[in-house]
Amino acid sequence: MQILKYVFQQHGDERGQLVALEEFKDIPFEIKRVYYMYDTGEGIHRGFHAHKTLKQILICIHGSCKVLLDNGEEKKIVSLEKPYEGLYIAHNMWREMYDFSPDAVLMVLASEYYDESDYIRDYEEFLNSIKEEK
Ligand code: T46
Repeated sequence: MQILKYVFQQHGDERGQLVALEEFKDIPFEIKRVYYMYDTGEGIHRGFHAHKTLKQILICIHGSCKVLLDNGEEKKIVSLEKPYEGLYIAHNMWREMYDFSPDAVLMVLASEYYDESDYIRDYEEFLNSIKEEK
């Protein structure tokens, strides 16, 4: 499984760092939605789903967390701990987010508006949808 992690350009000077993200330039899709999660309790796991079409980039802009990616055949764990790194997650990829540091802020840039019908929340259904895609 190929992991696609973007390293964004940092505009640093004596005042600190700044990262700018533009759709189709730094981000390979139109950004239709931004959401973020924080105050995630110790031991909490989130996610446990795949998406039918949604593409996203996950950026832990503060603190750290881990993301487990599962394409139905292989699983990989990716650590997010740099505010200038973004993890690309395409459709048909099961994800779980966990090991959030108490100060973690996980920001997500998404290619589509929120649509519950795009979620695959059942693991067996996810495996079937992968088989159908092949
Ligand atoms: C994903 C991972 C990385 C909305 O109303 N609008 C939104 O745009 C989102 C993302 C969520 N919500 C509501 C739906 C639920 O009542 O917020 C609540 C929590 O959402 P959910 O349980 O889906 O959160 P996670 O952390 O399990 O998953 C989220 C995204 O939903 C998902 O697309 O890939 O983060």
